[in-house]
Amino acid sequence: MTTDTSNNTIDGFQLVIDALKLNDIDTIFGLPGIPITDLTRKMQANGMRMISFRHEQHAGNAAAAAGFITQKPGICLTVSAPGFLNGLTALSNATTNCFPMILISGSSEREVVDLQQGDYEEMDQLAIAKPLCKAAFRVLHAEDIGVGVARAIRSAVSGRPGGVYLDFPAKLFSQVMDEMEGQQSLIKVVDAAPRQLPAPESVQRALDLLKTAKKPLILLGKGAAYAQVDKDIQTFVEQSGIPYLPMSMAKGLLPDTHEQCASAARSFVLAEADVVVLIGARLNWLLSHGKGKTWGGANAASRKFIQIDIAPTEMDSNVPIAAPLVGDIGSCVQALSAGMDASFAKPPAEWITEVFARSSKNITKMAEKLKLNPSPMNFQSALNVIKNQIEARPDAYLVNEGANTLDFARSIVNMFEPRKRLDVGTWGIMGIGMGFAVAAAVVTGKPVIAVEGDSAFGFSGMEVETICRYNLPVCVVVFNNNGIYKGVDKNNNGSDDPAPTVFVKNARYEMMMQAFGGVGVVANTPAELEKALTEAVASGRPTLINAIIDETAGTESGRITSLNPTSGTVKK
Ligand code: ADP
Ligand code: TPW
Ligand code: MG
Repeated sequence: MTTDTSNNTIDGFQLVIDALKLNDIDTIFGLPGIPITDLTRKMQANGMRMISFRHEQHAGNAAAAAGFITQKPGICLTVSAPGFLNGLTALSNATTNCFPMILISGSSEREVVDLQQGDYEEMDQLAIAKPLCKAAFRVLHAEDIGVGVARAIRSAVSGRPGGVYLDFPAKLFSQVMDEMEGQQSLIKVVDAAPRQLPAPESVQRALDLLKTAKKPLILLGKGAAYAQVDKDIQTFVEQSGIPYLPMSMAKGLLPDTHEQCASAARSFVLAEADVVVLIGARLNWLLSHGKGKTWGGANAASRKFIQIDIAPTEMDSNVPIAAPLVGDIGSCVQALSAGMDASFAKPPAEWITEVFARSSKNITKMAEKLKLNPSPMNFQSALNVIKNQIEARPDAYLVNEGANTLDFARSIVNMFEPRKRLDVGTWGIMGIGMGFAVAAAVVTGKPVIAVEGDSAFGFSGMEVETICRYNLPVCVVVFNNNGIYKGVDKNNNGSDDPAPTVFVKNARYEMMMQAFGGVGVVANTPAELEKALTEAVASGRPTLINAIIDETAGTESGRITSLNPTSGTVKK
């Protein structure tokens, strides 16, 4: 092969940077150290935003959330072995949630690792990452950096999105090659996530089934939110007139106050529906696997599912799918809308009336609880303040984790815009809080309100320093009930040790933010919480509000108490 050569050379550092920039990747979440310290400096010097964290797990969570919000793979950059392992939890969580991210880790030299000779931070990272992510690649030669980055990007965002691991051994960064050849080796990925059209006969099968429905229901999942086809989904929902339920992170895809939203009648519609259209939502534990008591009711035996998903193997994973619609959500939903001709009737009025009656009754009941002003605050009275703030600032992001803090917030706080709610996702994982909050603030510049159980906050609390360092518009509200689920458990063995679920009483979480120059406030009442939250959102200053919640108010595991194993045959 003859190539024009210049006298200039380019090294591995610069090729990595140029490969990412060529693909419009401009923000990196990471933590420096051997062998990537200079890479972080050079990235910053090359105009990339380098957000440096205190622990890699949170950098990884930030990358995952950035991927969900933007559809571009979020990048997390770590050192070898321990840094890599710290990032791996986030990579695995991203894959589980179908969020596109790339974990890039430096690694030690192959020769030493493969002979297990004990290098500095030695670990066979590629082998360890493989079963925990969608794809994993290693680049050994500078001229392959372009291919490695392109494959990582395409793997992360095409088909079902997920996490990708990219291994860069230390020696790669100092390799040099001819500059022009180097530039020519880089790849700009074209059409990274191509549309995938559903087969016409699959569309017809789904429409034929939908026409038979007496009690149809649409379920919107976070895949539908991720797809960024908000208008198409709105058109399909409104044109069909079918009640819909948003899964947690699909809240706001249509405003939660939409007249077809059946959230407040959730148990009723799941039990009663006869034809269910799943759009970017899996029938996993979050939907009781599509069977059992939740899905009981008169139509249990005859209920039929239509499922829209880009992953063909998702079909029949829990119950039979009568009409699988494999393709990208935009194309599938457009095809359904186009096929709903004049012969397509709206759902029977009795069904709509009944769903609406149930919803309004439950909304009225909830409104009464929200009005109460107990002292100390309970979850409802504190969350009413958050609810009002999101109503006033629907553009703000809501990050949410905890048990009771999560479950109550999900049902009380209405969302009005797509992709604004970021939470514990498919695993129900604690620790996403500060990483997700940093990502939302960094990639959008919008205000972020992170509603955190006191336990949940502890998993990523040190990142308040990161929030202060980058001066991000994040307001953390810690729902402080002195423990996991509640603060009142007692040690049952007579020693001085506290019970496993309780924390130091009256902890001063607000001082953690003050320690780094941010605003810290204690809120004992809804009025105090409202004042502090409104100021925080208006000013954009890093703020932590320590919201004191009745330590007796929560329940074990929030709404999923029943998933706790029982001892022997004894039922709880
Ligand atoms: P939820 O937890 O909200 O119910 P899940 O994470 O279980 O949502 O489901 C998301 C689903 O969406 C996954 O099965 C994934 O394959 C699918 N998905 C993601 N993006 C797209 C897309 N653009 N088109 C079609 N399906 C998608
Ligand atoms: C990585 C188990 C689920 S919820 C929770 C834990 C530890 C904390 C609940 O207490 P919190 O909320 O946040 O104070 P509240 O309002 O009920 O008091 N480790 C990981 N993930 C999970 N899910 C757990 C442990 C868990
Ligand atoms: Mg708690």
